[in-house]
Amino acid sequence: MEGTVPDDFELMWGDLRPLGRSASSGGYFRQPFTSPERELVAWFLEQAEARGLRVESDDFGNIVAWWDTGSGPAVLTGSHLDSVLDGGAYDGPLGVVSALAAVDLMRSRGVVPSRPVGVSVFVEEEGSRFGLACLGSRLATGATSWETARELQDRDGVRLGDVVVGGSSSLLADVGTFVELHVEQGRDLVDRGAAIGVASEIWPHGRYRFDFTGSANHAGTTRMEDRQDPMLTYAMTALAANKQARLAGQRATFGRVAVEPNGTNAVPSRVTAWMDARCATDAGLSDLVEAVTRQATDRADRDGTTVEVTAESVSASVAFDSSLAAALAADHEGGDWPVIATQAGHDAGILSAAGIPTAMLFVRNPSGVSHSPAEHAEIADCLVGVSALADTLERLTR
Ligand code: HGY
Ligand code: MN
Ligand code: MN
Ligand code: MN
Repeated sequence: MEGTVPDDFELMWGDLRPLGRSASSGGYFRQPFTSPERELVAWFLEQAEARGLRVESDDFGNIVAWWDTGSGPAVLTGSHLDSVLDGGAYDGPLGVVSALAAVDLMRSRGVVPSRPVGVSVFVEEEGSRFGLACLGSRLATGATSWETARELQDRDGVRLGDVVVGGSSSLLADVGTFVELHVEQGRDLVDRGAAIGVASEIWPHGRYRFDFTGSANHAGTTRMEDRQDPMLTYAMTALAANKQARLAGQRATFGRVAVEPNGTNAVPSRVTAWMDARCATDAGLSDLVEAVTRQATDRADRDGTTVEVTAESVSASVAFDSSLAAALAADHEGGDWPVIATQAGHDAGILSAAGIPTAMLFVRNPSGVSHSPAEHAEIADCLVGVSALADTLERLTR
């Protein structure tokens, strides 16, 4: 690999690794920062300053560190630094660290881009605080309006409108192309023996709130046949969703379950749970949700409970710019990189849906596991990723 990735890549990356597992319960919007993101953002700003990059941010906390060179529509690369609760160290940070290292590598090769290059950090990509994934990039692209977003509340009842001043962004005004490098969140590249992959599409996916309502009662004195137990309806619905998804080759996961009152000797009055559903097609997604909703309602009738389902966020399928993907995948030592679909949502999907030509590069994850501390990428593959990203940025800014 001509040129050298900065020899402090491991040190730089090592700096980040422990911090990468940000609890992210705070999210960037908590002012002042109370979660590890504060260190991550401070780290990023230090790295940007050390490279002489001009830092710009918007009202929402999204940041772009600009390499002001050339003119015309900019090429943006980057990812996010927040994570799911107790997540891994690579989902997000790898794309940000690799973008900084790719700038270093291009400079060590003597490359002078004909267009500005930006390294971006979008906030609240996981939606861990306000419940809407890719919130930062949605606000930066207008995919979600500020009028809507400012009413979102976190678990403490804090409104987004209470912690963000302003409510506008012009960060992406002159962006012509976006490239996001991301750790793979599955096993495709492992199974194919490839260090790098290119994204073809993002599966449609959504988050659905299920409110199961029954009647609180005594856990001991109430006969089984006299109960209206929402926990039972919830449990049978989770089972039905799992079976439905398996049969159709789709994905359905229930999480973030709240039980009221959450006692041990009382039948609960209410169970609230969120279903994360993902399918290869938009029609498949609505079919899955309809089938699970129907089975939940049938079960509720049997249990004497009720269920209400609310679609909280639905992201349609995203097909990335195929010519860009094909160009990125072509002619590498050892043949073309595989072009693979991802079932995970990404800021790249939001920018693509906003009309910005977008591509994603994936780095092999030997564990195949993500949203867990077991998430992993070998440094050797990370360095191949940096080189691939630098090649891509060079190609896009000739
Ligand atoms: O949940 C997702 O698909 C992504 O990791 N935000
Ligand atoms: Mn994630
Ligand atoms: Mn991610
Ligand atoms: Mn009692």
